[in-house]
Amino acid sequence: MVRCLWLGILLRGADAYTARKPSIAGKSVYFLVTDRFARSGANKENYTYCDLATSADPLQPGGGAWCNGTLQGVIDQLDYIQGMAFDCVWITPVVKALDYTGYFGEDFFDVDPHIGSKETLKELSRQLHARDMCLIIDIVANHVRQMTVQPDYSPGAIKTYIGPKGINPFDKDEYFHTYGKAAGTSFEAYVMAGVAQASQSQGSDAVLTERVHEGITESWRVEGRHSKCSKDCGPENMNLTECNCFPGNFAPDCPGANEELQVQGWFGQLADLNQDHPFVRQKLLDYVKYLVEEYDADAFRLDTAIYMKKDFLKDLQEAAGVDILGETTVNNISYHASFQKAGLSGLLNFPAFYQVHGSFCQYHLGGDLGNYHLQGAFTPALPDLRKLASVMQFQNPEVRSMERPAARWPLFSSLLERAVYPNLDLLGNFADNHDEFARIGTLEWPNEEFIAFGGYYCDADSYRIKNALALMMFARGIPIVYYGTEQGLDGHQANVLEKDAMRKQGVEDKGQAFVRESLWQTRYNTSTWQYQYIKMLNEKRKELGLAKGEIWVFINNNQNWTGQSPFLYCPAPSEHEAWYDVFSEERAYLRKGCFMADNAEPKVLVRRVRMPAVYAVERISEQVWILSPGAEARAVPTRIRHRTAGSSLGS
Ligand SMILES: [Ca+2]
Repeated sequence: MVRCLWLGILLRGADAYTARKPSIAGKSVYFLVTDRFARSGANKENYTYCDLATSADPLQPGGGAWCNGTLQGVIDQLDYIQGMAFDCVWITPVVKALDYTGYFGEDFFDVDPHIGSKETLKELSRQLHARDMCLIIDIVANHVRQMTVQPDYSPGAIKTYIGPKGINPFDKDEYFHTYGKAAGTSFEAYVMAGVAQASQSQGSDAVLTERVHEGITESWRVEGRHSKCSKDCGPENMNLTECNCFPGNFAPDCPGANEELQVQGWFGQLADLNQDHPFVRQKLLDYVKYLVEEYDADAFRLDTAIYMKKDFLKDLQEAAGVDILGETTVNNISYHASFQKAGLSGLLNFPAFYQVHGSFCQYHLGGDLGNYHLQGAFTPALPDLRKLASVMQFQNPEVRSMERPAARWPLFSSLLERAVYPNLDLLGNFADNHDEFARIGTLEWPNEEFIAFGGYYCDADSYRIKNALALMMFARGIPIVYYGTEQGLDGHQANVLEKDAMRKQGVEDKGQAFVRESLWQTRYNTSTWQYQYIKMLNEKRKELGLAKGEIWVFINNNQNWTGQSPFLYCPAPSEHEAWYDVFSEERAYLRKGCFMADNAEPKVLVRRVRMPAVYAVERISEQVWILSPGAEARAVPTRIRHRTAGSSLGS
């Protein structure tokens, strides 16, 4: 039996900063990669698919892998975005940069000419505000562009040193971290010899791996699942939700973890800024102020947030005066929350994200041991919503589990004492993004010519995708939908098995570019089921936004082949009151403490008397039900089917 009840309440910490603009708490966000979203001008009618231009070398003609999407293209498609009823648009960094992503900045106070001009950015901001929408700009304060260039990313490619010259305003060696540099060694020599890497700051997995191999968790095994997690790690442990070392996990679980290296190490050749240098610190604070004052930015998404010191993040938040959503790629929940406590007003909800794939789909990105460095190792573990429920229970102090009614928290301590996060309404919830492995719509057999191993994410399964989207949209916080979801784009990065096959066949591994594919080839079709479904979710969410009454959200991970059958959820709202499904507007069938849904689509129940329509989302008071299929389906036995090596197996 798998049942989890989530209850959301509003908890607000003291204002973390002096707000200059309204908070984006609870707004819904459409996230796009500017270079891949929409072309304009002479290129506007060019609908040719693009995911990686020929040369990654920024010094070569055509280098930087640009596909020619622009800010003007975004302006031209605002009807398309607003047509799905989003509140905000998050765009990738606008700085002059070495490549299409904008994450390799060269001039912080300019707009890259590939995507437009300062005037175009101002116009985008104006037009969004005219629509009562908001602009979220992606920023990078951790690093600048690389200090070397190379013709391609093959192992033997020859690097050429270019140094910091020409970077505005960080054009001197002294502005960068040089962890481990020997006295007397020049900056150039340090760079060319291979700099200390931030990726080496994580501790060794050996201890956890040993523990996992020694014993499989009783509680998860009892359910007949195959998840291998020791009792000291896995979703049952707030600070080790995966049996794998991530930033924030220190000794004894992850011996060798090095927080100083985490802050000072570089990402490859991307030069790591020293925010303790007075000039660097001041210019970065000036930079965020500039973006708010010059472009009227409403909020920021802050790249690589965990690789900077918290006292700097606090200063950056104060200087910005608008919400910052930090990219906090960790699975340790209290460590994750510590970045909000320390100063950033908002965080991208990575601890929950890491559980989405394994919860909804027949796919665990990190393999059996939650090792995300494997970039998507297939595991036969069945999808299990308890993983996600467990993480969200830790995050939301008022969550109660029907499996464990007393919850895991010490009783009687006050809610505020138990609150891990100062503000849950500024957690950005998402099911996929531009960095991680696979889009939610990824097909089961994406690359038949490469590999015969199956099982990708949600298999383009509409029931699972709808349920995952509904959860993102109705969970406490800021729902973020990645561009292309509405068109069923299905890019995914090559996993370890595919990489091997591709290497043998001489096929180019495009890495993250696989999940940053162009959108224009879809012609911005507004009649796809995904577009219409996202539109409906956003509209219903807004309509319910200020409702004071209870909202029950029922989520499951059924597949299409069982999704059309009636589905029973227990418990449910009282049958002595009139509850309606907000999507169908039909009265819910409630009997004996259970809700009989007519199919496995997500259901959102509200009590009528009909709620008044509202137009601003400040909070969502939700009760979310998660039920794993097969667990409680008394009326209609349902089973999860999973696939291994191309065959369908009942389980
Ligand atoms: Ca750093």
